[in-house]
Amino acid sequence: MSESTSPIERVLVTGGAGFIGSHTCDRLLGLGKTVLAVDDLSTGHRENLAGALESPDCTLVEADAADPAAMERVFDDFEPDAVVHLAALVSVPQGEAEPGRNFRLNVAATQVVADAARRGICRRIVFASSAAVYGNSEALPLREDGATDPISQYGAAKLMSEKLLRAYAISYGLAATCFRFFNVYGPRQDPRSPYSGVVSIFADRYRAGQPVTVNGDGGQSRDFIYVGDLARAVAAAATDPAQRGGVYNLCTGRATTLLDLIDILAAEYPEVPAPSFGPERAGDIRHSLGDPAAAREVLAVTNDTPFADGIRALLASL
Ligand code: NAD
Ligand code: UD2
Repeated sequence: MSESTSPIERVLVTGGAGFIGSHTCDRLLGLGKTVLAVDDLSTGHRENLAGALESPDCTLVEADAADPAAMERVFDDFEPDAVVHLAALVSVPQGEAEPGRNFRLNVAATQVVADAARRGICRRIVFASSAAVYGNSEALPLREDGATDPISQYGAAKLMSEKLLRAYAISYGLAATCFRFFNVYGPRQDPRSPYSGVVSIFADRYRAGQPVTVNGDGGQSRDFIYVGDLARAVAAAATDPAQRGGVYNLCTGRATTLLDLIDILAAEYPEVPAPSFGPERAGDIRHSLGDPAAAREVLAVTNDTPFADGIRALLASL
């Protein structure tokens, strides 16, 4: 059977016990795939996979994705047809504080995983890149063929990983898909870290009856994508043999301000006191918006969950 039509049945997911990883595992199981989640549980939680692990087709292995020997063992034992590489140092501020650790987890681990793949039968890798590769570009909406100019250790590492995977694709025939995730939100996103996304922080506070603090006037906007939509796209790239790789934004093309978010939450919890407004966060960008056209065309998936519906699904999960 030619490579382009070989069925993809076994998928390894690094960072599988995390926020996005656990939804990806759920989606892959829903497609009838056999899934191995690999996670060191540094920011992920076994409970995120509680539903998935009820299936005989899902297993969780605790291992370090940046450890070559550990990854070779995992690939040898499981023999995946595809790997989704999500394990990372996910916090931008932490990347600034620990550049060596950022490099190990966000660059070296990508090489380790890609190499374990090419040594075995796995010829397909999907990687979680980030809108951070665009830096402060104001050419909105951001397109994949526009300039990349990361301004953080994290963003630079994600761009390096994209380039490494492109070279792995050329040198070894891997199908490598790099997705530039925009602001992802939804159930299982941890609201308790100082680096948590604004949606998880605000949803958690409204539900607890506490007012939120807005950095600035609330007019700043982001391209918020629902995690279920994102996981569908990731799983499609990992399992559709027709997908040959490339670099794609995963976003909605819709700009949502913090005031829009607050309107939705306030309608659900009218008793919660009004927000307070503080100074702008240092280094904040005013608007971030992606162009979703390329991923829509190639993957035939839409990232269409209306923001209010996604927020209600998140609240229902808390
Ligand atoms: P998360 O922290 O929930 O998931 C990361 C997972 O990787 C965790 O389960 C963690 O325990 C695991 N991990 C970390 N280091 C590891 C290692 N050395 N070995 C094995 N496992 C390890 O965060 P998330 O939001 O689900 O992020 C998933 C991916 O998406 C990351 O690559 C992140 O950079 C990227 N991303 C996320 C967003 C977002 O808005 N959440 C935006 C852009 C990119
Ligand atoms: C992401 C990163 C951030 C930084 C930035 C660079 C995350 C969670 N954040 O931030 O670390 O690298 O990209 O562009 O990955 N906000 C409030 N109140 C709060 C929390 C946030 O007003 O309690 C504001 C925040 O100041 C910002 C907006 O909400 O204007 C969105 O913040 P975010 O951290 O969720 O996402 P982003 O894209 O600004």
